[in-house]
Amino acid sequence: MKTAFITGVTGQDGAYLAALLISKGYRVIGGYRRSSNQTFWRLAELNTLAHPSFCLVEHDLTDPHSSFAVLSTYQPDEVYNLAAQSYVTASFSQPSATAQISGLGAQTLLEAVRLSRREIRVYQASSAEMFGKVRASPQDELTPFHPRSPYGVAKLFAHWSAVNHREAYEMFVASGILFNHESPLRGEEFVTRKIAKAACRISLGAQARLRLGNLHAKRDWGFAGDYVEGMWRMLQAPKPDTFVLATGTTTSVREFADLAFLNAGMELIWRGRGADEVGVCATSGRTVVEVDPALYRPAEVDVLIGRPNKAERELGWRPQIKVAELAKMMVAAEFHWVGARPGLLPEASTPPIRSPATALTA
Ligand code: NAP
Ligand code: F7E
Repeated sequence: MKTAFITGVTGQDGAYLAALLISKGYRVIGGYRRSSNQTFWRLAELNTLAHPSFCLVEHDLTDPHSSFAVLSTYQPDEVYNLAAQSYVTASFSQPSATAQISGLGAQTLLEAVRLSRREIRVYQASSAEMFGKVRASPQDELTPFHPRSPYGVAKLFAHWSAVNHREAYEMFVASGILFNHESPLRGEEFVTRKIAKAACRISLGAQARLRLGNLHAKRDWGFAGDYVEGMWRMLQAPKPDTFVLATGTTTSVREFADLAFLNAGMELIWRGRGADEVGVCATSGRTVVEVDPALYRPAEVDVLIGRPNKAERELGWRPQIKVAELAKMMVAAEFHWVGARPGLLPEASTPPIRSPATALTA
C-alpha cells in the first residue's frame, strides 16, 4: 500500500485527489491548517472523511517543522503540494502572505523532502496564471511566462523551485501547469461557482441580481475530477517533468453565465457596454446580471487557452468533461443542495441532479 501526503486537502483539488488515491488503494494523509472554523465539507461530500485509508494531520506549509514532522511520522511515497493562497484577487490585497504560502511555502516543503528522504516523488501545483499576459496562444510547456498578479509571481517562484530541485538534486519533482478547473466543490469566490450558485438562487427567487467584474475575460475551464487524475499520472511517469493540463477550448465569463443561467431555466440577453452592460432574463425582462467595476482586478489575464498535447502523448491524459457539461453539473449541484429543481426548464431538458460525489465517478 503506497502512502500519499496531500497538502491543502481541505481545498477543491485536495478533496478530489484524496478520493481518487483512496480508490487506487493508497493510504492518504491529508494536511489541513488549524482554523477556528474547519472546512472539511468537501471531504465529507466525497465520503472521504471517515474512510479507514484516510487520516487528517495538522500541517502548515509555511512552517518547516510541520513538514518535517509529517514526513518523518508517515514516511509518504508521494507528496502532492496543493496548499496555497489560491485566490488571485486576494493576492493583490495580501501579496506578502501569498508569497509566503504559495511561493516560499512550496520551496520549504521541497527542502524538507530533500533533507528527509529525497526518493519521495513530489507534485507541485503550478498554474496557468503564470502565463498571465500571454506571449503565445495556445499556451504549452514552452510558452514564456509573464505573471500578472502576486499569486502568479508566487506560483512562478514555486514552479522554478520545483524545476531546480529536479535538476540540482535529481529529485522526482513534477510540476503541473494546470489551467482553471472547477466543480461543485469550487470555492464560492471563484467566478464559475459564484455564477452557478447565483443562477440557481435567482431562478428560485432567493437572490435578485448577480454582480460580476470583467465579463470579457476568457478561461480554459475543465473539471477538477479530470485534473487530479493528471496529477497522479505525473507521479507515475518514468521521469519527472513539467506538464500542461487543459481542455484546449476557451470561454468568456459572459458565455459561462449564459450556460449556467440556461441550466437554471433562464435565457440571458446582453444589453449595453462596458460597466453599463447587463444580462436581462429573456422571459421576464428583469435585469439579473450587472457589472460592478469594484470587481475589476488591478491587472487582468485576458485570455487563457492551453495545449495539453504533451500530457496526452506522454501520460495518456485526456479531459473528459467539456465546459457546457461542467456548467450543467455545477448548476445541478446547486439545485440539489437546496432541494429544488430548475422549474422553468421543459421537463425533457432538465439536467440530471448529480451530487458532487457522483460527479466524481460519472
Ligand atoms: P483551494 O480550494 O483554494 O485550496 C487551497 C488549500 O490550501 C486549502 O486546503 C487551504 O486550506 C490550503 N492552505 C492555504 N494556506 C495554507 C497553509 N499556509 N498551510 C497549509 N494549507 C494551506 O485551491 P484548489 O482549487 O484546490 O487548488 C489546489 C492547488 O492548485 C493550489 O495550489 C492552487 O493554487 C493550484 N491551482 C488551482 C487551479 C484551479 O483552477 N483550481 C489551477 C491551477 C493551479 P483552508 O481550507 O484552510 O483555506
Ligand atoms: O476568475 C473574472 C476574473 O477568480 C476568472 C484560480 O484557481 O485559476 C483561478 O484563477 C476570471 C478572471 O479564477 C468575476 O477577472 C469576472 O478573469 O474564477 P477566477 P482565476 O483568477 O482565473 C488559476 C489558473 C489559478 O491558478 C487560481 O488559483 O473571471 N471575473 N467577474 C471574476 N472573477 C471572480 N472571482 N469574481 C467575479 O465576480
